[in-house]
Amino acid sequence: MAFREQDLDALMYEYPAKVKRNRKKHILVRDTSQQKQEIEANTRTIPGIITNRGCAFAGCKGVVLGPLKDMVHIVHGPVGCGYYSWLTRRNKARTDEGGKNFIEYCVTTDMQESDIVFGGEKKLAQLIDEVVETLKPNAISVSATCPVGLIGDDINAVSKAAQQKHHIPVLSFSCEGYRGVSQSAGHHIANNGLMEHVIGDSDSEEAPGKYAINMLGEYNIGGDSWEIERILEEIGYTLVSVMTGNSSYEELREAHTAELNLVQCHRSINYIAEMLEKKYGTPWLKVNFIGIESTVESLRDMALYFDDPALTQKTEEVIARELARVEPVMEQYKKICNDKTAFCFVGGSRGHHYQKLFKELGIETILAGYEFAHRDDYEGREVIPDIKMDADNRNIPEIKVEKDERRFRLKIPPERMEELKDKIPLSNYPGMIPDMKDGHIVVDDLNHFETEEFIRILKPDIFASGIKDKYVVQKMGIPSKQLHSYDYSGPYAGFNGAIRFAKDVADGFTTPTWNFINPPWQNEPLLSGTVEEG
Ligand code: CFN
Ligand code: HCA
Repeated sequence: MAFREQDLDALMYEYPAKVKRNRKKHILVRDTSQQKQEIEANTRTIPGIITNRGCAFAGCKGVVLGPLKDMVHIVHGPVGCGYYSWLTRRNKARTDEGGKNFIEYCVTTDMQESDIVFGGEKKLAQLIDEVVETLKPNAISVSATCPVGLIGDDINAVSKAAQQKHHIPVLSFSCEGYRGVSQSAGHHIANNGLMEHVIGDSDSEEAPGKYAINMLGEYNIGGDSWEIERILEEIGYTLVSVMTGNSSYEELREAHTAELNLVQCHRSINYIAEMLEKKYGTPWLKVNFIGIESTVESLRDMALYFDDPALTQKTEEVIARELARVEPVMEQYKKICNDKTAFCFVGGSRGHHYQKLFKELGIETILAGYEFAHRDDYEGREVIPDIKMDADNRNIPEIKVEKDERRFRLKIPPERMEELKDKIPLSNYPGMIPDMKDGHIVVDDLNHFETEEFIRILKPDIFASGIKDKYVVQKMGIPSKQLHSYDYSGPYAGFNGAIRFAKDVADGFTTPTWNFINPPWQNEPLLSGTVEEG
């Protein structure tokens, strides 16, 4: 059915007027006749509404710091905060030869009532001593939780003292859950700390190899970055660091030596790419390794950036070989998936990235959104070129140009910089809204009430989201695909990932489970009671 702006009022029948007014600003029906459609985002969730969002602690400790495997990440707070951020995100990490890997540990001060009353600083200092003695990590992080912020424990002072005592970096992060409006605040806190204390904290000036790159905003969920690495290394790139997936404190220190930064998740890390560009002159390129077409486009953009015939040739060879291998396999799954519809609602960038992969299978995304993205993730981002060379001339003068409606950066000879700089409209990331079709819906911070209502009206064939709503949706008889944890499958990135995703989605459609589901409302009334006369 065609959904119209007016239908939103009917959908929100349960909301008080004030809530309705607020929520309507977070939902739009795509209308391509409008040049620009705006959406409200990155604002506080209305209290009482069941949101899928996480908190600043989740964004800092869970998302950005957690994957640094040679560090021990201490949760200063109640045991629950440690426990629920323990391995749930599936950011995989292998132990390097002779390297350290503490990814499977859950280390917390386990604050008790008495610690809340008398303060937990001593307990934290003692825990750091124990960690250094027993685990000997390369560095330690200390993340604050809500109660720690409320009672005012000074984690910075404790960490500083411990660093002096033990002579290893002890980094503290004031990422109390209540800071900001979502996990996005935590990304900033963690990234800023890594920028200040880790990246560039080495004497290396030279990159460790040719075509040296960092992957920013790739977290190796379900092994994604291993699949991307497989492709990039075969082409001839040298991966200096992945920030942060299967990564280490030691690798990240060298990140400043890369020639180019790739940005996979634009939400969690775009500002770090810009900070790195400013500080070290390293240009950055938006990539997307989710979906076959997007992977091919990203590889070609990278080759164009380096502009070296040998690299371009190798890129095309790898693309041709991989396509010949994966396309026939995808064909068999397309037969099952074709003409189906999806809702695609994930945290900050996957709500958009996965639409392309769905499309390759013939699945149309009719509703999409992000839990906590900012307006530019929806509407696109305009960036003014900074054409200055840095002092030691290390960066390549470059400017961003449009080609085939995609926008990216290209090396431009310095003598042509002046001539080109004013001509080019810039956007490093076009945003989700322009990619949606007429009548399709974009929802920011979708909640459980709206989920059920939209499903009732639009009846998608598959619902892509997270653990918090998965089972409610499946009980409605609709297959659900977790795009955070990949339902314990993966990788879903790159060429092999696309095949695995296609298989998992096709299996979801064809499983006989659906024949056995008998939702309660099918045979029983939803409300029951007695009516008294009189
Ligand atoms: S791995 Fe990333 S891709 S980092 Fe971010 S915005 Fe979360 S943990 Mo869940 S799956 Fe999700 Fe993105 Fe970037 Fe993951 S869409 S919500 S904070 N996210
Ligand atoms: C988080 C992490 C999360 C949660 C996933 C989910 C993840 O927000 O703290 O809700 O299913 O990817 O693990 O986004």
